Amino acid sequence: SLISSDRIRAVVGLGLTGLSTARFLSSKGLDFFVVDSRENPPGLDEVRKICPAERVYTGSLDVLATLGVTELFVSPGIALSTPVLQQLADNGVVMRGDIDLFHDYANAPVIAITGSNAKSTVTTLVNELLLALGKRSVAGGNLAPPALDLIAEAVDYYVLELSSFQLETTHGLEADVACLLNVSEDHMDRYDNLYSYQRAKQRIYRGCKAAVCNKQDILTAPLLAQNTPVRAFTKGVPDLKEFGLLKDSDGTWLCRGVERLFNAKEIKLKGEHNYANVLAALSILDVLGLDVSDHRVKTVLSGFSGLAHRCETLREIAGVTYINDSKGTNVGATLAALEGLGDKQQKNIHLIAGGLSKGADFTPLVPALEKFVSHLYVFGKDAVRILDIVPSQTAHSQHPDLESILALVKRNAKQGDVVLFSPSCASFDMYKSFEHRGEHFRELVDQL
Ligand code: UMA
Ligand code: ADP
Repeated sequence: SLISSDRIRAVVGLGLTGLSTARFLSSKGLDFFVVDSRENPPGLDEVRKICPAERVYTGSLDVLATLGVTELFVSPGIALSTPVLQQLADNGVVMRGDIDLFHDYANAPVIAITGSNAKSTVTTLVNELLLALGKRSVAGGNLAPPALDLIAEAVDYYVLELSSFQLETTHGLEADVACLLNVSEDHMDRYDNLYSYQRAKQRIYRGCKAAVCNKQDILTAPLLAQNTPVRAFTKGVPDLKEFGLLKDSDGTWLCRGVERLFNAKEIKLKGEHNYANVLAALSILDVLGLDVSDHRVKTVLSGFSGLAHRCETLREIAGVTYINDSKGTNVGATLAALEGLGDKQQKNIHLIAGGLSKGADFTPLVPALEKFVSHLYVFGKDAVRILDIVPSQTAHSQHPDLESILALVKRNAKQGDVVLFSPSCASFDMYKSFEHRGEHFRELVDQL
């Protein structure tokens, strides 16, 4: 269903997504308006080169009600509940997104990956595995570059990381493999509750040809026709055809059913949450009919050290290991880091957290704080919301900034301890992005 020329379209938002959508429509010779609520949105100069000035509106979205539009391409950063969008939707205007347009034009199989956490890690790993297997694969989506920038003539696979915001405006994805990794609370400033957020995530499965889900997370279970192939992965012992972990005297094995594929020692990523990520990637290859026991798969797994800012080991200083998990922007990510890296016997983690909570409930952290954390250091706008839930026996302190935290960490941490920077919060109260925040942490650790 290629887009017809009798619609009156507007691109809503001029960030990375809006700009890529405008470029794409323009390359197809289609007319469109562009609207952004900001006076000076990031893509303004560039869009002026491809769109006549009288079709570009900035400063408010309300003008949309006066343009006679019939179809909108709404950027993920804009809530569909924005009043003018709601009003237009009620009047029959179609709300689409860049991924919908991508679907109309993609000319190779699509692997779509979502989840509250681990999307970028699994997307990147799947892409690396496909490349190693000699496939022409490209990756993008929520993990930039935007999906429409990937569309090319000679591609064997598209690997897309999709956010719940992107999925809300996606109507027909029909992915060749759709994967929902996990669902835990995030973006509660945009959703009424966990279930409306889950509903957005579940849209990844619409019309898919095969699915991959997490056996230990019921919220990821797909409702699909019986004959749709599904692979499940688990951190537990797998059933036949599932991917999971087996433990014996040789340590932990990554398995397909009873078949031992790799020993965890052969895999560079560390922590059980990361083994789950590898199992998810293997499940995707398997359901595509690719051979997971190919020696090139092992080569990739023994070399892939993960992405920066995701449980990234920075340095060891006097026996203390410093880990940057600045991408830990929700409770689920910090829980995974604590459970993946923590040691109940040692209880040796110094956890640094805080920032913008996005309306999160921090109570699920309590058992892990009790089990693994010797001292909790909090900072940022919603620091007190974390302090509200700290168990009384966990030592804790509140700080104005990371500098002050590291000064105290340096005095407190002893040989064998782990300093984990996993904020459980977004960064925008004090930083431009999670990368900016992680770089700051890295600089401070470098100075120790
Ligand atoms: N904005 C306005 N007015 C507008 C349009 C946008 O104020 O008219 C604001 C939004 O509220 C938001 C910011 O501008 O704060 C950016 O919004 P956008 O939709 O223009 O964002 P893009 O630059 O297009 O980037 C988006 C994704 N951003 C969001 O979903 C907020 C990027 O994911 C993604 O890489 C990019 O598309 C390419 O596909 C970022 C992200 O934070 C990394 N994603 C969230 C996450 O991972 O948790 C979902
Ligand atoms: P996303 O793209 O979904 O944000 P990333 O791969 O960037 O995912 O990782 C985001 C955060 O989630 C990081 O803090 C990372 O350590 C954590 N994480 C990685 N794997 C898992 C997992 N299997 N479950 C929960 N959290 C995870």
